[in-house]
Amino acid sequence: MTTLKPQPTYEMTGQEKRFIGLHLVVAIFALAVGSLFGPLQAFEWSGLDLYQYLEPIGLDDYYKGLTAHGVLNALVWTTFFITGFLTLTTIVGLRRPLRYPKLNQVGFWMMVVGLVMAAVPILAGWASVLYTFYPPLEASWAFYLGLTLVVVGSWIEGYGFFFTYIAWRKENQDVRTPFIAFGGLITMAMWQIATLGIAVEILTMLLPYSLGLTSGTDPELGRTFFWFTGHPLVYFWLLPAYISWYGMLPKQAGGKLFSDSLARLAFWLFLLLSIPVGFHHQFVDPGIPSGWKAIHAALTYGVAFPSMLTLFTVVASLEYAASRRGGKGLFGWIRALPWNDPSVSAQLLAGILFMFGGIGGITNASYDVNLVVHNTAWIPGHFHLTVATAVTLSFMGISYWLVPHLTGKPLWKPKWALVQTWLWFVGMVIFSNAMHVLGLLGAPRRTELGTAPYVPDEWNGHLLRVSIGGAILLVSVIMYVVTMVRTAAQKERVAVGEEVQIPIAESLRDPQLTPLWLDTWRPWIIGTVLLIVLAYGPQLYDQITNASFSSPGFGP
Ligand code: HAS
Ligand code: CU
Repeated sequence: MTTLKPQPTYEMTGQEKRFIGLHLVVAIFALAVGSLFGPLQAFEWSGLDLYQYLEPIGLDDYYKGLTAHGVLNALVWTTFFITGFLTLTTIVGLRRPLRYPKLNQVGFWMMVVGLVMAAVPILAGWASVLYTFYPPLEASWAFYLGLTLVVVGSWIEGYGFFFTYIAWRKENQDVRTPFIAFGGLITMAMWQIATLGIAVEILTMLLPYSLGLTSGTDPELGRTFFWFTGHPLVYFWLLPAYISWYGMLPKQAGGKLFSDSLARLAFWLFLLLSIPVGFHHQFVDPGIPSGWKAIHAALTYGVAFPSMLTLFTVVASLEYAASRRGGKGLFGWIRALPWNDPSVSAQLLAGILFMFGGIGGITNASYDVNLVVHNTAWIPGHFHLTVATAVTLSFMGISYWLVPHLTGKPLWKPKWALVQTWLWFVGMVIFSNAMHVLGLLGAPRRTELGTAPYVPDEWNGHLLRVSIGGAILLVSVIMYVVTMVRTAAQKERVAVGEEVQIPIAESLRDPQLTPLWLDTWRPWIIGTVLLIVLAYGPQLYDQITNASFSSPGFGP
């Protein structure tokens, strides 16, 4: 067994920093625009209809706004941030440049072209189909093609990471893959398999039908293909945040990763279990036999397990860090964490809210409880704790060191950034709690409740809390965007030798002692494919052979 000597860190070139920075520019721009539409809906729910004032610029439609919000925030902000961040974890983790930098540039620009192509029809009102674009809702072909380019571009960036890894592996036969690179590679591998669902859906169903080549579509089959991708999509968002929680946050907190083995095991389990669970979004779809729903429900409990491992390992790493800082007591150690670092506070607050998001997720996964919460406000309540907090607030926290690192400039007003993270936390507690309660009271999601005649008095207080939470979140996101822009735009540079470093946590035990099976791809890939074939194969065969492309398309 070779034990690794401390390795020199990898200094990124200016070109590499600019390339990663470009990803962040697009990501943050998408977040900024998309986030303006969120509060419009939150305000509408308590009767404050701002859409009417947007009529002159053609943004007066609820579903157009909801589509822009979902696509820009949930799909674009995340995908661009993730591909940029994983470029960093790959090259810095493996301590070598990208094997084919041009390939990654092609992938990136393809994503940009796809984004523009999808954004135009959304803003023009030709694609008000929400971020799930369920058929038979119909959008312009340009929307579907644009999304396809974004996905294919992200694949190409992923290939770039795999080629880099292969080159590294050739020169480092017996070395455990450095954790941050390892996590990024698994995330990308999972993504390549997961996105086959929407690739098939768009290419064989939605594009032909939006081009008028088929007269109708098959909603059930479309939804099945969509959720084949749609569920693992949530882990494509989450895993980069986990890379930071496991592999970076402990260093920022002054400690080490508690268990390298457990961290790797969690990532493999995500590869194995992220995909064969999509029917938990289709519990009420009549075309799927209940036995298959039960199988996917059981596997969903399985995929919650690696998050529980994560809870344990990350909290143990933080407790270790806090004890080194003098923290004591069952909970007293929590106060010893560096809460005044906005990057740390963002991620801690994200983790705290994710505990509740996770509990809600496990609730959703129960076949019969799901009947109560499905299609209600509970669901957006759930995903604002997960993608909009665990993920988004963590990404904000990451960018509080990443943007200074890339630009060589100090973070503009760190105190203000700290306030921003707390405002997100407080706004989200108010917003998502109200959404969960409204859901239990029966309030539907994806609906203009401000003008609905059937809203009982009982809902009013909660609808108001949705608006108040939304307003606080709007202030917070504006503060975030301003901080990022001012950080990058300022003239001031940090002194030589004082540059913000990339936080990479060591693990408590030498990673070379981690068992080899936790750094071996083949069995995990085979297991993943087998499980997908077992959990999806018979149903896909049945639905494809019985497909009927007979539902005509329509807009909301
Ligand atoms: Fe979900 C619906 C089940 C996690 C996102 N989910 C959605 C939708 C979205 C979404 C967007 O089974 C709506 C889709 C739509 O538009 O229709 N979800 C789950 C389950 C989990 C889960 C079982 N979801 C996520 C994550 C998401 C996400 C993560 C985004 C990133 N979800 C469902 C189901 C539905 C659903 C059904 C369909 C509902 C319906 O009817 O439509 C699990 O993965 C959750 C496991 C999580 C945990 C928590 C572990 C806690 C940790 C915190 C560590 C703490 C730290 C801080 C670091 C067990 C790891 C420490 C700090 C200190 C100070 C100490
Ligand atoms: Cu899901």
